[in-house]
Amino acid sequence: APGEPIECLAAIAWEAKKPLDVTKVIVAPPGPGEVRIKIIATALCHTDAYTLDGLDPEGLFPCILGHEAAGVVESVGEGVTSVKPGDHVIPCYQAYCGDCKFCKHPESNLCISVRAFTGKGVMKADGKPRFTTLDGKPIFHFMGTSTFSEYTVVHEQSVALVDKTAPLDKVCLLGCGVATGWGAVFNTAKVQPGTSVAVFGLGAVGLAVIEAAARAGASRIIAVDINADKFPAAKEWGATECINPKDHDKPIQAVINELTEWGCDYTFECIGNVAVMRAALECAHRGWGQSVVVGVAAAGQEISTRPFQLVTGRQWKGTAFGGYKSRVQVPQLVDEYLAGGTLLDKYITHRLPFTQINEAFDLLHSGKTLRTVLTF
Ligand code: NAD
Ligand code: AHE
Ligand code: ZN
Repeated sequence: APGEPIECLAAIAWEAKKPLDVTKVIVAPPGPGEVRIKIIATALCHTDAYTLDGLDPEGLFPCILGHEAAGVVESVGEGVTSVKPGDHVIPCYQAYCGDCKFCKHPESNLCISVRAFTGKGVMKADGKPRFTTLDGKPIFHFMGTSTFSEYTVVHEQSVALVDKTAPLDKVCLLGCGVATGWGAVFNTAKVQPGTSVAVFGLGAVGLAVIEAAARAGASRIIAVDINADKFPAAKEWGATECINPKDHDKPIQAVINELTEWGCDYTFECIGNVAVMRAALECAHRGWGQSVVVGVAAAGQEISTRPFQLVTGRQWKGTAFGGYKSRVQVPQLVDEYLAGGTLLDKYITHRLPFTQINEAFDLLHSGKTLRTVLTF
C-alpha cells in the first residue's frame, strides 16, 4: 500500500564479479520528490555488466543494478506533480529537471539536479538508499534507477511519462541502448545526408547508430566488429559493408582510411575500448571528421592520439544517453516507435523471467544477444 514498505524480488550485486543474488528486499515508500515504480520489464545493457565486473569508478556494492526498463507508478512522495499512480513510465538515468544550467542549455542533457546522489547510490531527500535486505542492511541504488527489482524508488527528475498504449516490454529499450545510439547520430554528430559513417562495435548501441545513420541518409555505413556473427544484423540494420579487424594485418584505421581515401565523415565507438576509440578518431575524415565516443571505458583507462590528428581537423566528441533531454524526449521516442518505422522490436533477441537474470548476464557475455528483456 502507498506509504508502506514493500517486500519484493530483486537481484542484489553483493560484490564485483559475483553472480547476482535473486532474493527478497524491502523497498521503502517514496520520500519527498520521489516516485516508487513497479518495474514491468527490464533489459540488460553492457554498462550493467561493466559495473558488475568492478570496472566502474562509481560502482558501489552491495547495490541493485539495472537502468534500461519500463514500469508503472505505484505511489508518489510528497510534492510530486509530474506523475501519479498508474502512469506508465521509463526510468531515466540521465535526469531532467528543466531548471539547471545544463537542462537550460540547448546542447546538453547532463542535468545536475540529482547527479551527485545517483552517483553515490542514495536519494537526495535524506542521503539514504530506499532498499534494505530483510534484516535491515542498506543496499545502494545504481544510476538513480535500480531496475533489477520488482519495485524501485527514483527521483521525480528521473521519470519519463510515456503513452499508456506502448508495450512496456519493448519500449524499455528506449531507457538506454537504442535511444543512446539514435541520439548519438541525431543529436551529437548530427549526421547529414550523403555522408560516410563508420561504427565500431555492433551490439544494440552500435546497431542503433547504424539504424539512425541510415535514417539520416548516410550513403556509406561501415560496420566493424571482431565477431563476424554480428554482420548479418548490421547489414539488415543498414550497413553498406562490414569489416572484421581480425581479417587484416594492419590497424583498422589504416584499412578504413584506404577504403575511404581520407576517412569517414563520422565515426562512432560503441565498445568502451580506448584503443578502438583512438582508431575511430584516426579514421575520421581529415579536415572535418567527427568521432563520437559512446562506449564506456574501465576505470583508469585514458585515450590518446597524436595531437596532429586534431590539428588536421578531426573532432573528438562524446555522448551520454545520446544527448536526449530525457523527460522531454523519451516520451517522443515512444510516440515515434508507436507511429511505426523503427527497428526497436528487432533488438530483442531473448526474453527470460527475472529470476533467470544470471543466465541473461551469461548470454550478454557470450556475444549471442543484442538485448535480453526480463519480466517479473
Ligand atoms: P555489447 O556488448 O552488446 O556490444 C559490444 C560489441 O563490441 C560486441 O558486438 C563486441 O563483439 C564488439 N567488440 C568488442 N571488442 C571489439 C573490438 N576490439 N573491435 C571491434 N568490436 C569489438 O554492448 P552494448 O550494450 O551495445 O554497449 C556498447 C558500449 O556502449 C558499452 O561500452 C556500454 O557501456 C556503452 N554505452 C554507453 C552509453 C552512453 O550513454 N554513452 C549508453 C549505453 C551503452
Ligand atoms: N560512472 C562512470 C562511467 C559510466 C558512464 O559513463 N555512464 C554513461 C551512461 S552508460 C549507460 O549504459 C553516462 O551517461 N555517463 C554520464 C554520467 O553522468 O554518468 C564513471 O566513469 O564514473
Ligand atoms: Zn546502458
